[in-house]
Amino acid sequence: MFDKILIANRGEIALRVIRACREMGIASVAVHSTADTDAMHVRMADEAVCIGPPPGTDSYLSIPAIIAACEITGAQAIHPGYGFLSENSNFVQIIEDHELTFIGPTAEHIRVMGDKISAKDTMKALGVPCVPGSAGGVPTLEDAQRIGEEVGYPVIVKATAGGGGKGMKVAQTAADMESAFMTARAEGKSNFGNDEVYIEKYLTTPRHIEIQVFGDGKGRAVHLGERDCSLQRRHQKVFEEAPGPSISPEERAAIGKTCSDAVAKINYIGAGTIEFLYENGEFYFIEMNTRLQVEHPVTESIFGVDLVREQIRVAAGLDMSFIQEDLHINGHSIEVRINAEKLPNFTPCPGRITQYHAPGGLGVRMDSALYDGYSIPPYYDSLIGKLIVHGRDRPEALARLNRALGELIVDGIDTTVPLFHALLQEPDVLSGEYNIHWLEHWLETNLGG
Ligand code: MV4
Repeated sequence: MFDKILIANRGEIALRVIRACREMGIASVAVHSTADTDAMHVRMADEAVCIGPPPGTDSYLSIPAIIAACEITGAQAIHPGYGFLSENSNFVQIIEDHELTFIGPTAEHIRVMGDKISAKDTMKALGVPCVPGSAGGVPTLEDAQRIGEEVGYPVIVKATAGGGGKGMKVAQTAADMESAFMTARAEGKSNFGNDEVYIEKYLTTPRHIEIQVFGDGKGRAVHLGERDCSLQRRHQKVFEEAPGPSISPEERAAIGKTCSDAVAKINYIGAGTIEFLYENGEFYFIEMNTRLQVEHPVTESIFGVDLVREQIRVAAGLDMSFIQEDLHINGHSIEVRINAEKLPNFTPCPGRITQYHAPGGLGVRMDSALYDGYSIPPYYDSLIGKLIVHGRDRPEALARLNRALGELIVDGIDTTVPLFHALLQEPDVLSGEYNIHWLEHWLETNLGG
């Protein structure tokens, strides 16, 4: 096992990893920008190294600075958290070249899944159900028009390197294809330096269901059920839950096995998420994330496992501490993302926290790096906390969420807390009847944002 791990991240996820390290008797090293000298992850880690100025590219994304921090402190492994360098295959290769260990998948798996065409080809060959569409890339407008007719409109043109909704255009009819194809290509080129696109049938009212998988890199893998992350705004998730309110035990077992068999077959190591659109009782693969995700705590809550501990174990060459038969769902969990944003437009709202009080009690987990008097710097994303509740069933989890939101105090800035108070009054949220478009429609109707 490692003696010392460096966490190449900040905020609540850095604390999450430090906590796992401490429970395992592993020393932790924080890295930080000059804007984060007073940040909680710097205080909570055993050691801290300043790696540069505030812009991400000069610190949290600076591979030489992070490798140097490992060499200075003697850290043997790097946990990337999410975002920043967590899905950068070049970073993983450099870590290995320095005889350090990346706590996550191989450079090759990250590379394959980072390109959506190769991810889909790989998953399709492994027996994972995919959205009908083009076989690989679509080089010309004429090809796009032919595939549009074959697949049937509406279709969606996606940049293979896309992400966060960039490089994605819907063609409702053949008349829209030229503009959708050209725009998706141009956005792929300008945002990701890659103009390759592919085409899928456009699913009009799906849910976003993602399956948590975990592999040991030696051909064994498990699944930990699904999360429903359909409540999103501009491709930012705001409310996530597990199990999914629309998924039956039989569906879970079947899609779960398909996913765990697939990642076992490729000797996948560590945590991964296989994303699906779910419509009319069918799962359609869209993407795979090769990192621990923001919303991993809802899965931890219902399965009673520590996913970061497991990541560290398999990275050190140990077995996972469970097999599929050990994993059973207990109750229901919901996470809401508390952002430093002002409604109705979700305008980022950095500033000084004059008072912070975290909710507590049975079934409440608050993952946050806030403290009284902390100043949220303006340079990073606006997630300042995740409130995760667990109940014996969904109604109990919803009641607990309402109760915990009432206890939470974050004074001095605006947050997304009022949004959650309002959502908990909505019959569709209370009944779990929502899809990927529900929140945008609700915001338009209720906030006019
Ligand atoms: C789709 C789709 C409908 N049909 N693909 C959005 C981001 C990227 N991860 C995939 N996305 C979508 N792909 C097909 N074939 C609709 C979306 C989509 C979406 C997906 C998940 C959660 C929220 C979403 C909001 C808008 C569009």
